Amino acid sequence: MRPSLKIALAWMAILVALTAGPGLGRPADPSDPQIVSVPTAPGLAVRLRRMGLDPFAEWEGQIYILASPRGLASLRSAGISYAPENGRLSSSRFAAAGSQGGLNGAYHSYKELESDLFALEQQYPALAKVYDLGLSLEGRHIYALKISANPARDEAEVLFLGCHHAREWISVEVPFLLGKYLVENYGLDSDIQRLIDSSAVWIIPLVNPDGLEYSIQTYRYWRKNRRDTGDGSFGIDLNRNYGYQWGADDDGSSPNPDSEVYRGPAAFSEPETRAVRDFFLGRNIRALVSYHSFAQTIIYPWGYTTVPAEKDAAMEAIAAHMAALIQAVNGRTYSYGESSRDMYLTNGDLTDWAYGVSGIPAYTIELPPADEIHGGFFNAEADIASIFSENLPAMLYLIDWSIRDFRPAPPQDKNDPGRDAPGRPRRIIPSLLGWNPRSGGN
Ligand code: 0X9
Ligand code: ZN
Repeated sequence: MRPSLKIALAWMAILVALTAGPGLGRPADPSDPQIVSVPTAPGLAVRLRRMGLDPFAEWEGQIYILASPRGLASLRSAGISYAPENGRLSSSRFAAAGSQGGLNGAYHSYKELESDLFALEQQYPALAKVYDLGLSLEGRHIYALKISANPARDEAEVLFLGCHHAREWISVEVPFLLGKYLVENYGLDSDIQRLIDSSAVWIIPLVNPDGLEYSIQTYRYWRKNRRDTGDGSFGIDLNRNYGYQWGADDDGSSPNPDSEVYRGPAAFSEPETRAVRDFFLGRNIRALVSYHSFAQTIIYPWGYTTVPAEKDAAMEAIAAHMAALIQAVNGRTYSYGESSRDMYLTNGDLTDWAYGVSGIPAYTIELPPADEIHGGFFNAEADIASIFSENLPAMLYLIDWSIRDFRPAPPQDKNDPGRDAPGRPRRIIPSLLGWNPRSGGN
């Protein structure tokens, strides 16, 4: 899909969802952003961006902006008249989403996830361990689930993450369900047993627990974390806060705290991104997928530039294979390509950082639906299982890919020259930060 069309449709989803209102919790805070539109004019989008605003879509002669009260004030003082768009469209489409059982229905809240992760550990102690990677800003744990049959051995490690963005609830479920599937099927399926006998699968299903809780309890459309930026606005976009080409320009992220893509005051300013960073640097991860929604696409670095990455062809080949495996399950098509060209520019996202510092294939998978017409961020509870099952073969393929040609590291002696030997794409840093004392060491 053309990026402009994708953005337009995504933006229409925002219009409709805001029209639906917070719906699932109490009324939105007056400081939450509002949708307004201004008539398109040459150069206006660039001008708006320079004013720190987010002109996310141009559609039928209008530019749509998600603006905080301060953003609206700067529009007024620049003499740009705008029309409110909240409430313009019917909200009936999302009535069903609002009436799901409980606030979050079948989707995990932070507490539900915590209890389900520890339940897996308890039920499958030989295969599953929960680790605590650190605390979020509001003091919630950022958990990693490790699935391995040989925890004492050096194994190929693969990482699946979810929920950098609070409103993308399906992105918690897909990696969590992978962990559940692996432990439940280890004893039943010789393919799963082979994979888990030779790998360590790491799952961090909820990178942004504070944001998720805010999205469930208060404002369904919340995206960022809950940092009080001190100037009346809240939140840093965690997927703009990683330290590779952080803040390279103001197109791929914003310096403006009001913005939905605010990158924060410095790279890794946020405890959530630091937790992922320190975890990653303490491991020897060979491939990763960061789940988001929505778009049905598999994208890989670079995000900060349209210049192809050195390993573009290799990353594309893996992405093509994953897309084919996904399509074979339910027939849903996932496009694939370099992030910046397939979607839009970003700087400071996880995958650019992971690839930039370690050279591993690092994917963002934007889960279904493909567009707003099919529900945008509001996947029906009934679709969770099919979205997971269509992604499962691609996840298993990536695990399999990671164990091919893997050679265990020689003993971890700091003077051992073997640690950077071929087959060991990056060094091992033995110190593991912040492990949960409940679960012991590695
Ligand atoms: O903007 C993001 O962080 C991701 N999309 S989302 O709609 N889930 O917010 C995409 C990040 C991948 N990078 C690029 N597209 N460059
Ligand atoms: Zn996202």
